[in-house]
Amino acid sequence: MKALLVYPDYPDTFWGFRSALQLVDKKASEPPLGLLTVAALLPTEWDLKLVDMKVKDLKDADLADADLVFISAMSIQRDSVVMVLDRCQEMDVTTVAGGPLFTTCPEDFPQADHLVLGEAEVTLEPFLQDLARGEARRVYLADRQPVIKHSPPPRYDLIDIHDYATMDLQYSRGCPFDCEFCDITSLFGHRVRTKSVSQVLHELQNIYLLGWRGTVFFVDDNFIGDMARLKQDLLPALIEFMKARDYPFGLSTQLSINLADDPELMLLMREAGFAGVFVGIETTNEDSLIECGKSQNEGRDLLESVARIQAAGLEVKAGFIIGFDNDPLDVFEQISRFIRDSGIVTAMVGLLNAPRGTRLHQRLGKEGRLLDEVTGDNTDCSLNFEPKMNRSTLISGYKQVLNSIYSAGPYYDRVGSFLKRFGESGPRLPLGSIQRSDILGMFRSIKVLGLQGRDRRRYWRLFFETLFLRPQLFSLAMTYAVYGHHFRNVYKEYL
Ligand code: B12
Ligand code: SF4
Repeated sequence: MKALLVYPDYPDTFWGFRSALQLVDKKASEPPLGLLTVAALLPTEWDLKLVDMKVKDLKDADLADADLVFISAMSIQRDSVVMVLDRCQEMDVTTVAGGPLFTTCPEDFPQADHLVLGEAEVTLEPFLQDLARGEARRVYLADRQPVIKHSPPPRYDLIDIHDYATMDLQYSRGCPFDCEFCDITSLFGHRVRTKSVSQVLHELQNIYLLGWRGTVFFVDDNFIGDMARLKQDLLPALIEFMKARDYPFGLSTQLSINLADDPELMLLMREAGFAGVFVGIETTNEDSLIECGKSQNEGRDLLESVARIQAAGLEVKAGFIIGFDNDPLDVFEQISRFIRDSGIVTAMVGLLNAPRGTRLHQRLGKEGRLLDEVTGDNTDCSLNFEPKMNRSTLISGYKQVLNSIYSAGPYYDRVGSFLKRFGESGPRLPLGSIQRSDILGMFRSIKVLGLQGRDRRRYWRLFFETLFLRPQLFSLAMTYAVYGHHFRNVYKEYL
């Protein structure tokens, strides 16, 4: 059987990092880990090919050559998904769709031949058995969440890892919290399910053997969801693994702010090679935190919590949301100030939206305030519900926030103050050897930002200040310069 695995395209958004990827000669930011996992669950005798449409075009010949096309997607890929499904239908190729977009909105894709929903570790096997008997149904629903200790290692060999800026790996699924706007718990549950230490090390070793050196992102919903196990098992083993190989990777992940309460955990993470963490801060307005059920953020000095994580040597990237019912009119100013004062360089500020499968979607439905589907891009100024604040006030305030954090002046200032603070938190661990793409990125950034850019003075100031005062942070500073270029391009109409 010939199976083609397709990861549809997505538009150029904050997360796409297109302008930054061009400078470092990468084609996509991260690999489609869901599809790589699905590939590992397919019969070993099958002939597999993967097309990530961010990396290469999907050709008619690829489709014509396939007996089955497996498609994985998240909401932002909806338009491309429809095009791929239509092409398959025209060419009479059977499609099997799965992943978060189809699991949350299966009824939106009547063109898909088979919808194999939920986690593939549960639903793929029954589908394959029925298929072998010629009796495959249209829809397969998961009746449980699998123990991921039995999940096979993702088939990284199906991609060229060097096409990507970051390599992804997963340790756990699920999150113990229950934020109203988030569909993670409806997709992956509240119970934190982890892989075994040997599984994680095996996957890391696979990436290592394929020649990857650079950033490895643990895609967990909340990496510290099971702190005890992390401290006892995974982190000590990771430290040993990384030390033995002289820290080939710079690790990063997503987690909740209560990391700041545990100095031992922060120390272990840093020793294991973690360089950065993405934290959902969401809002500085206490009533809005209570409204959305972000209990771990309530009643705490968020600025101080961020500073503690940074002081432990971990860079903080963060997500913010504007548009809660309880947001006051000065929320825009509050959030801009917080981002400036905290020195969070990568701040993803989005407008609140209510995806299907969330408690928020249910509540707004009951209140008669739901309008459309989410677009999947929370920075495109769309809102799929009727907000409490006047809509145009909300959108123009939101644009002001983007302007105040991503215009060249405030952005370079924030990078400068962050690097100063970060430099004081002590020497960083080696973060893998310098790659060809790093060097290429630096030369291209010199050309695009240092010679042609409108803000070249700021660029050169950052360049020389870091080179002479904090040389150990030089490559980080250059990465930020490149990110800034991307953010200014993505938000150019607002700046
Ligand atoms: C890494 C990641 C990203 C990466 C990119 C990933 C990539 N390959 O391009 C980045 C950081 C860029 C990203 C960005 C965004 N992301 Co994202 N992301 C994730 C994250 C954290 C991990 C994805 C992953 O690798 N998971 C591990 C694999 C093993 O799980 P999986 O993909 O779900 O696959 C399993 C099943 O779904 C199923 N399956 C998957 N595909 C298929 C296919 C078939 C045929 C079958 C049978 C089964 C199947 O089997 C797999 C094994 O169990 C998930 C959360 C999560 N826990 O998955 C969110 C998630 C996918 N992202 C999400 C969103 C909303 C976004 C953003 C829009 C964020 C935002 N709010 O702005 C942006 C948009 C991207 C863009 N380019 O503009 C949502 C999607 C919701 C939805 N219903 O579609 C998720 C679920 C998180 C969430 N709830 O907020 N994301
Ligand atoms: S902590 Fe993060 S992953 Fe967990 S429910 Fe809240 S937003 Fe979702």
